[in-house]
Amino acid sequence: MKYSFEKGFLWGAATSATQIEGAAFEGGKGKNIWDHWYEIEPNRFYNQVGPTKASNFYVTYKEDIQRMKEIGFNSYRTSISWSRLIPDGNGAVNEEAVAFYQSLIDELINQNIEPIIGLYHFDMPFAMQEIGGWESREVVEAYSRFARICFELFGDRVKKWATHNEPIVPVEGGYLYQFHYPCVVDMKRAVQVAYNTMISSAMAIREFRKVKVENGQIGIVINLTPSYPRDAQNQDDVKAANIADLLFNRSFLDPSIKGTYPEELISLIKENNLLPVTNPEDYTLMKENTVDFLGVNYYSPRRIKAKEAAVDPSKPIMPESFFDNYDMPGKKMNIYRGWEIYEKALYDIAINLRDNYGNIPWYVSENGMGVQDEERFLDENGIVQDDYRIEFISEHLKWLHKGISEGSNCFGYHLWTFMDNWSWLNAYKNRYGFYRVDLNNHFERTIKKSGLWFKQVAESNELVI
Ligand code: BGP
Repeated sequence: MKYSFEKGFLWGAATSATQIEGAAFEGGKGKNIWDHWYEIEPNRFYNQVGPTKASNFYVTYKEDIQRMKEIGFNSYRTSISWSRLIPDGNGAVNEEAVAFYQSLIDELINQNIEPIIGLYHFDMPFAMQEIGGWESREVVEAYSRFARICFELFGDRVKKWATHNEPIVPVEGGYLYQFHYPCVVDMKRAVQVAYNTMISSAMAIREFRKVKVENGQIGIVINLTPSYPRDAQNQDDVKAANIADLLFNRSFLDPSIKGTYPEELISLIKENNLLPVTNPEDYTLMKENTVDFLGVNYYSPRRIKAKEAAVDPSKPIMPESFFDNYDMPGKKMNIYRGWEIYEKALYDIAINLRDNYGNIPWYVSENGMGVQDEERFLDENGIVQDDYRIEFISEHLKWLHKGISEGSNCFGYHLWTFMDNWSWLNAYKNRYGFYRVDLNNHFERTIKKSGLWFKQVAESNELVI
């Protein structure tokens, strides 16, 4: 079978500054929350590997862009590190960082690779965290200034921007499930952080339009976890799945695209005394500053059932106070990472965006398969034989193709990720790249079988299986 994609379809991969650059204390960069957390609690990080050991892109970006070209990329997403550009988050701009990002962007453009630039990918400057991080309006204002500076500096060449990457993740990690700094468990604070993040996104969009980036488009990257009820005929399961959808997906999708929160979500938050502090002008700000396009990161769905046991009122309220996760028998698994694989969800997302979100232009900004101990798949020539990744991408592309053929407005597919990279607390535990990175040999890059395969797809705009 042959699946063709339209001319100009974006093919590439996503990365983020903190995960690939390294040089965490070089080039005038300020400290961010990851540098700080690693300093005080290195044992939390897998094999005690911290952000100083990200994939050395700060040094090798030119060769890496060459590698992207070699495997057919016509686009590539990374982020600008806020603490590299503005070391204390809200003060002077670091000229070395400006020179680095200018050169990186120029190099991409010279190779005909369209840069898609994200502004926030989990890396709060530490000075900003000290005054409250996303809980603080002062930080929201500082982020908006950072955004404006980026548009002014790079908007002449970067035409696609994203305000945030996966805004739910710092909420979950930092305020609910303890895998990001500040690592607290407090749903009320979590709701405030989620809300302020959306306000900051709207403010960045307002700045973007003020700066008038010629032919520019601004979007947001949201990780969607479609929520499927255990039993679609059981009203309690359906209700529970709807709550999970409201909390994890629609809290970001709706304000970003429609400029308002779903009424059902507002009621749920109100009934549970979780309402955030707001400003009177927020409503208009959000309403007037919605995104031009959406990036969708998709890895796994959620399987949900109605709560089976009564909620213990002495325990702190959590999202799971409203539903139970359901371990569906027979689900397909990525056994190397422990995540469910459900390719059809990408089609469901495509149709949902077509029908419920004004058929907004969107692209798959991340999709990928993490593999622990991937060295076990090295062949005698030192090439990772990652047929499982080729199959993973193919199956997702098939469903995406179906969504597009039914009218969904999808303009690209990016893998997570270009080369194996440092992934927060998981460090290098799960490998995702088209290129292998050898930590024991000066970050040497070697193409994997999937990289060679992807080149064919990207260059021909066709998936053949
Ligand atoms: C995504 C994030 C990435 C990356 C990826 C892999 O959600 O956007 O930044 O971390 O997940 O995660 P892990 O290495 O934990 O499997």
